[in-house]
Amino acid sequence: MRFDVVTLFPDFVRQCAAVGVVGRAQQRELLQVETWNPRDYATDNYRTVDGRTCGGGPGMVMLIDPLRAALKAMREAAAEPVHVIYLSPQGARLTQGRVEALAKLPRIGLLCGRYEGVDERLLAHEVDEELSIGDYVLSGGELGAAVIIDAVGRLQEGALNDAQSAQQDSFSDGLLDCPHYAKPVRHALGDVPEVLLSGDHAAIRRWRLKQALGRTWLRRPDLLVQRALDKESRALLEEFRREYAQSERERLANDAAEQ
Ligand code: 4GX
Repeated sequence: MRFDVVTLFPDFVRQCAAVGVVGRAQQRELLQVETWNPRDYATDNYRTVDGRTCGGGPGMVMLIDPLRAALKAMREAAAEPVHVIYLSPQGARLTQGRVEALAKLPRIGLLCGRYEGVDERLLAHEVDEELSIGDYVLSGGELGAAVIIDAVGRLQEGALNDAQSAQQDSFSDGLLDCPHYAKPVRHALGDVPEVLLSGDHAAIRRWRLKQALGRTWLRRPDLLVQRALDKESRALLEEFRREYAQSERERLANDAAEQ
């Protein structure tokens, strides 16, 4: 798959995509990242890409024409239609479900705004989808674009090895991930849970599922509301809650005894 990023900071986006799993996917030609700088498409001597906000007030808006010319060049360099995404806090929240759907597209354009944003008329005519990476304000869309390239890029066939398999990701089944441990088994900071050393693969699978369910219940209950649990999961979550309630009672009793 190919990403085409329209940005005033092409080096930054390229460097974000050059490391780790996604950098390797580019080397293996599973993934291509190209950049288009609107400044290269400005026609005046100053290479102007921004203008004063109509209606007054502080701040600048990215001009239609340099962006439109950059997008035109980008689309003309494509055999297939390009699905163009604009990154902004006004967009729909990016989720793993959306990431998985985007991973099936052959070509994605990412439009990165700076200043107060992009002229609304350009967005209306050129953008297929507006996405937000979270409820906070960045100084530009580039980090959002890098997030999409990373999350989508790592799902390309062959990008992950077996050990990194996306099947085991948190969210791949709508739950948070279970805890992970490595040797040493005994350590001053604590011991590895006994079941993980038992070699009983069925018991280990159940323990991991129970931890994933329990942590999701504790930390992101909103994720459980959206999801119907099967019979085994309901039983494991019930077990987790009982154990959790018991450990809370013990903790409170200990605190009281120390008073
Ligand atoms: N998830 N930003 C876009 C420019 C802007 C300003 C005002 C529209 C209106 C962001 C996010 C994000 C900062 C990118 C503002 N666009 N992008 N930029 N949150 O905060 O994706």
